[in-house]
Amino acid sequence: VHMTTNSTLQMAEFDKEAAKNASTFAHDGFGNATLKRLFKKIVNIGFAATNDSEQLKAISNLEADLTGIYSKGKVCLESKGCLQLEPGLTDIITNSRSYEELLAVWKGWRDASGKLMRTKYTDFVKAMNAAIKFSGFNDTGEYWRSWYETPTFEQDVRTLFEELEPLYVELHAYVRKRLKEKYGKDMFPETGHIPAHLFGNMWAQQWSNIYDLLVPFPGASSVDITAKMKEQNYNVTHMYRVAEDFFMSIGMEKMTDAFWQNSMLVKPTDRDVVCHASAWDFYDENDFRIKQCTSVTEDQLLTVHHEMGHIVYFQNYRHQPRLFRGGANPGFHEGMADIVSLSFQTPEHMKVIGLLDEVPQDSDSDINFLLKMALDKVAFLPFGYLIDQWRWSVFRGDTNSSNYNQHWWDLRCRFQGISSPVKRTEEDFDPGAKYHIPGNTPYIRYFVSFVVQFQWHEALCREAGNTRPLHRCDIYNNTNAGNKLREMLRMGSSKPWQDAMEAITGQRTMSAKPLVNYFDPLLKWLKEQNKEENTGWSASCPSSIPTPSALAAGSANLFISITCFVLCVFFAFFQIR
Ligand code: KAW
Ligand code: ZN
Repeated sequence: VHMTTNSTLQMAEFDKEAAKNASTFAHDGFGNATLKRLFKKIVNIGFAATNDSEQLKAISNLEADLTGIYSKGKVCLESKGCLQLEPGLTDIITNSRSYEELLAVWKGWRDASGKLMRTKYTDFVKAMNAAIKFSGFNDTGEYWRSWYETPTFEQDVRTLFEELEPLYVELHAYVRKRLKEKYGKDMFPETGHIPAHLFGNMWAQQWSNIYDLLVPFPGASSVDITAKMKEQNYNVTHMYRVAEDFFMSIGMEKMTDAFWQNSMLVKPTDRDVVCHASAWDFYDENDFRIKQCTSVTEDQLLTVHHEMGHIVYFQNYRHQPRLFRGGANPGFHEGMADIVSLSFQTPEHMKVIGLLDEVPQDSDSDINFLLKMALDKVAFLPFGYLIDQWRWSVFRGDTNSSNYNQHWWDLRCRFQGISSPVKRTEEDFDPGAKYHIPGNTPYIRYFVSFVVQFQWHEALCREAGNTRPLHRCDIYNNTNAGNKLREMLRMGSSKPWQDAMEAITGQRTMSAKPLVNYFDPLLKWLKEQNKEENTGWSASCPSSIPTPSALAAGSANLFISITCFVLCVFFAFFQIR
């Protein structure tokens, strides 16, 4: 669904009219805090405040063009024909273990998407910044950050990130060690960075798809969920029913009839669509939809739960006035979307739904499980943090079209400790290869989500009377936990997020501690594994990239060694004779 330019303009007219009417009240002095908050939302109309409708038209058209490029992108490979991101390219990135094939897909996708967006994105930034000035913001990033209602927001997320960094650094060092064993250390730059295409994910944002290369204890329990799903003939509808069942088990409502009738759950074959998953509230208290090109994999099963989490939030705040039907802040909506994943993925729960035969009780299996979780939840942190570091810098004007890609890779190298496997220039526009850049969806919400979901998980498990370690807690079937969660959800955005946080956890701040506690046993184990490693990486990107010629040199070395060996054997043979 993309809002047509006409309806964008009409909505802007409506918002302006409403804001004008509301301004005739001295609402700043209202005694009723809720009413005051509602009026503040009526007058806060973002881009619609501009007096130049050409700006709004440009914003709307450019966003449509950019997402159009993203959804039409195709990569043609000699061996496999022409593929789109979902499912074709994603399948290869997930499953291939060939350095060369991964590289072809990684580069191909960036050539087919981001690279074509550069000039349009430059215009897009200009138009948004011009329009948002009418709302009194210096730039679009400042406007986006205002949704968090925290003057120290930038500093707060930095502090959280710094608290979590040591855990990420240990995970990174362990993964690097194992990937060097797999791909050969010649392919890794001296700076300590890991080539970005080896993580089983197009953006190196979550790494659990290469869990098979990294299993700590191969002998202990660990399962291949995708394989199990295929074995049990899972289909798309079943996946949504499994997710619905989880939410209902904690006392949430079932999906509405309109949900099942109107959602787009599989990729249509007759047209290009935006396949990036999303959830939609049509604000009539009944029509809620998911749009997702669902395929039968473990990743997708988690995404199904994620999107349905958004729907459950919609359902719980549907009684609120229209302008309060939103998350307490954007990070809360995403946190709600992911909270179930922490229960759902436990071995205890996998057994309940028949995707695991036996719940292991030994500590080796525990480490296996925690590593798997860390590959999603810890690996993501720097990525979730850096996307909007880049965008805030662009909106602020510190980064412009002459150094878009340079700054992007500076951040990727510095925070994630990964590097591009081929040379990048300002011809490329690698940010555009990630959906949320053309889609113009802010990203810091996911970083916030990954922090707060652990706070909530801890609080809900306490509420549920859980006695197991936090990482083995499953709130399935527990209506006490569900009720607690609902207390927060039903508030929508009618109160500041600190109130919503307090409703669940009893505290009014974000905290990295529950996440750190959750992974504590793994951190100890990782440190032990990394004793002989130089953990970390240099702050800036490697100046030279191990290229195919280095690869050739690698094979040349191998050639020489084999030749020497053969000659030795040959001479030894004659010696003996
Ligand atoms: C992630 C990835 C894998 C597994 C778990 C994960 N949790 C968070 C992520 C990161 C992120 C990503 O893929 O990079 N996840 C998503 O983008 C999921 C899509 C969404 O559900 O967050 C979606 C994004 C979107 C927003 C607006 C238009 C189109 C897409 N958000 C929503 O649909 C949404 C709807 C209403 C309220 C809040 C969010
Ligand atoms: Zn989401």
